[in-house]
Amino acid sequence: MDRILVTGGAGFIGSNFVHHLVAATDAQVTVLDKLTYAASRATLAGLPESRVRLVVGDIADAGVVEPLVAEHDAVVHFAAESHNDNSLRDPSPFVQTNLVGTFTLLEAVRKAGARFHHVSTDEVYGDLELDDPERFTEASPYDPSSPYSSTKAGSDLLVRAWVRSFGVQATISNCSNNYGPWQHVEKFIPRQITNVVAGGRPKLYGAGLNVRDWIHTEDHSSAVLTILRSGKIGETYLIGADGERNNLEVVQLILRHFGRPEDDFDHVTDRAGHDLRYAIDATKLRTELGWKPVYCDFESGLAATIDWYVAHEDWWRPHKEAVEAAYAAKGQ
Ligand code: NAD
Ligand code: TDX
Repeated sequence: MDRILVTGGAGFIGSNFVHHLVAATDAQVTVLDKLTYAASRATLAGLPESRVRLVVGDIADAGVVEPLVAEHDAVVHFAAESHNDNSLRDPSPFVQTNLVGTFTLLEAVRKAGARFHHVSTDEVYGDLELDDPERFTEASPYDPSSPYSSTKAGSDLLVRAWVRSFGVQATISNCSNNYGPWQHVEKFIPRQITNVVAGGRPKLYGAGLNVRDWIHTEDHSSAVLTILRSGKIGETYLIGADGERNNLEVVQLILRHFGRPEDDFDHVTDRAGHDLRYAIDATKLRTELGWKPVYCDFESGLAATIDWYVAHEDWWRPHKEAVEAAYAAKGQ
C-alpha cells in the first residue's frame, strides 16, 4: 500500500494516525478533511511535505471523493462528527457525515477497488452494567444509545453490506475511549484539565460512576495499522487496552496532579441517555494479529497528557470559552 488516503486526518485520532503512518511506513499520505470546528492544521505541522498533503473537502461530496479515492490504494476512514453531547444538541451533521459520508466513500472504493478500513467505536454495542463480568466482543449485539453512536452503528452496517453485496475489501475496528494530545477541549479529559488550568473546577455528569475503558491514541493508531496490514477482509476487530476507570476516579487523578483537594469539582446535569459502562475484550486482535498496547499505565499516560495541555495552552485557549458557554446553557 503505497498511497493511503486518511479521512479526518486533521482531527484528534486521525492526525495521530498520520504521524504514526509517516514514522512506521514509506507510504504517501493524503489527508481528506473538511476542517470542521474539531480539526486543526496544527496537528499536522512538522510532517514532511514530500510525504503528506492535505485536501480540504467533505467526505459526503462525491465530486471530491471519487477522483481522490481513485488515486489511492487504501482509504482509512476516521472522519466523523464525534461528540455525543453535540449529537444531543443537533443530530443533523451526524447523519450527514457519519452515514451519508461513509456511504459516499464506500461507493468510491467500490468503483476504484481500493482497500477500505472503517474506524468505529465501542459505543455501537450500547452499555454494560457496572458489575457485568462480560466485556464487549466482536459477537456483542448492536444496541446504540445516542444519535452519535446510532450513526456510527449505521455506518458499520453499511460497510458490512458493501463487503457482502459488492465485494468491497474492507475491515472495521471498534475502539474504546481515546486520550492523549490534540483532543478537543469539548471532550471529558481535556475539558477537566483545562478547567483546572483556567482556574475553574472539573464538571462531573451525575454521580460520576460511569465507566470508560481508556486507551492512548498512539495505541489506537498502531492497532489500526496492524489491521490495515494483516486484518482479514470482512472482519471486525475490537481495540482496547484494559483501561477501565470511572469518571470520578479520573477527575480525582487530575485534581491530585495539580495538588488540589479531591472534592474540588462540581456535579452537573447528567447527559441524556448516558451510557453507564464500556469495556472491551481485545482478545481477537491480540491473538489473531499479535497486536499489543504500549501505554499500559493509565496514570502515567494521563500525567503526560496533563503536561501536554499545560504546555499547549495557546492551542486550546481560543476554543475554551465557546465550549464552556455551550455546556453552561445545558446546565453542564
Ligand atoms: P474528531 O472530532 O477529533 O475529528 C474528526 C475529524 O473529522 C475532524 O478533523 C473533522 O474536521 C473531520 N470531519 C468531520 N466531518 C467531516 C466531513 N464531512 N468531511 C471530511 N472531514 C470531516 O474525532 P476523533 O475523536 O479523532 O475520532 C475519529 C474517529 O474515531 C471517529 O470516526 C470516531 O467515531 C472514532 N472513535 C473515536 C474515539 C474517541 O475516543 N475519540 C473512540 C473510538 C472511535
Ligand atoms: O464534562 C464532562 N463531564 C463528564 O462527566 C464531559 C464532557 C463528559 N463527562 C462524562 C461522559 C462520559 O461518561 O465523561 C465520559 C466521557 O465523555 P466524552 O469524552 O464525551 O466521551 P464518550 O461520550 O464516552 O465518547 C467518546 O468515546 C467513544 C468519544 O467522544 C467518541 O467519539 C467515541 O466513540
